[in-house]
Amino acid sequence: MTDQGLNVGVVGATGAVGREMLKVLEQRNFPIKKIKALASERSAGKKLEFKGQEITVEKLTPEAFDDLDLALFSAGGSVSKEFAPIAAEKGCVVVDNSSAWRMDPEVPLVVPEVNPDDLVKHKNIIANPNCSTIQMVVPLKPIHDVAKIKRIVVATYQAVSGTGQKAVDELEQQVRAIFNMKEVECKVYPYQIAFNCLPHIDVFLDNDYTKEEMKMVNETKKIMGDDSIRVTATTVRVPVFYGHSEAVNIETEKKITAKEVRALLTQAPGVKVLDNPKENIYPMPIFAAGEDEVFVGRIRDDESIENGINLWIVADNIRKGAALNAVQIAEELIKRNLIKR
Ligand code: NAP
Ligand code: 3JN
Repeated sequence: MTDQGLNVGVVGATGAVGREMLKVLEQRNFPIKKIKALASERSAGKKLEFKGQEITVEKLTPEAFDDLDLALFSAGGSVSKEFAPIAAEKGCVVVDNSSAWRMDPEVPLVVPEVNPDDLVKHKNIIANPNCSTIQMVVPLKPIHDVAKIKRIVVATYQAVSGTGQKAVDELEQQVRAIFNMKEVECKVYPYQIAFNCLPHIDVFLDNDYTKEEMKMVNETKKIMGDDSIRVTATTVRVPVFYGHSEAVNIETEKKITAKEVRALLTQAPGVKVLDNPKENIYPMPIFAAGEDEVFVGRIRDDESIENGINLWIVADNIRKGAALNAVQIAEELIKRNLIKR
């Protein structure tokens, strides 16, 4: 803790994302004067650790924001809808991890490597995008700047940690049950997730896409600042604990080769290229878990069209997909003097 720092609240501090936020704040030595862990009444009084000290979880109330400069929210959409405006009104800057405010035209939706300038117009609420969108736009933005992306076709392979701790436990229990010839219980997902793939993330919408798929479509256009990019997505839950993977096909206006894309992404902020097929080198969730970078490999010319590229993109969904991106937004706010301290 430092006298020069901010008073920071983590809303949803006991959850999978909230705990990672505390870890990232600590690891990056974020300037903190005071830290407050907030959750529901259920967890009030629980102890968490921050920088070797015990902190006691407090119940989320409107008054909790009275002495806070910054609040990182990850307690779900309804909590964000209710409490983010209260915090903002009290002068506390909110970085919100839910989808509650993402498509609000008054709210910047930011990935620091892609559109940090959008922070300038913030009105005390900033939205953190969906994890699948974040890891896709980090490597696509440098390509868009050079060759203008016309269309994106993406299929995701999403880890169960994206659904929260209950889903991590469900996958583990199902694997144990199957190996012990016991009956598989499905509580979190509609079908068995162990040794299976579910083409179903979040709820189905009227157009037969899922909400997760439409988040990727709409958020990508807003973050890239280009409504003309056509995006179509199929999002799939796979039996992986940590790390989302994506098979991405893009069509560009200007010709760019796979070799040029590889060179461009080698220099891109937040990206690590792992691409050497001859040596079996490509990104995988087991390598990305616990890491900050977005890993890109399998970069190939799409030989079926004139200007097309295929990529395989992998990142830690809880880290770059949620907690790390939120903390990077807060760091950018400090750097640009966009938060009172
Ligand atoms: P989780 O493990 O279930 O944790 C939920 C957290 O919210 C817990 O700390 C819980 O506190 C708290 N909470 C629930 N209801 C509350 C209430 N009424 N008042 C105050 N706190 C409350 O879930 P998670 O995986 O961390 O995800 C949390 C949220 O983060 C998601 O709902 C989603 O909006 C967002 N998220 C975003 C991404 C992304 O793509 N950027 C990825 C994952 C999650 P208790 O301990 O008291 O229950
Ligand atoms: O399923 C995943 O892999 C990512 C899940 C994200 C998520 C989970 C519950 C609620 C979100 C999100 O960030 O879009 C939400 C939400 O709508 O806030």
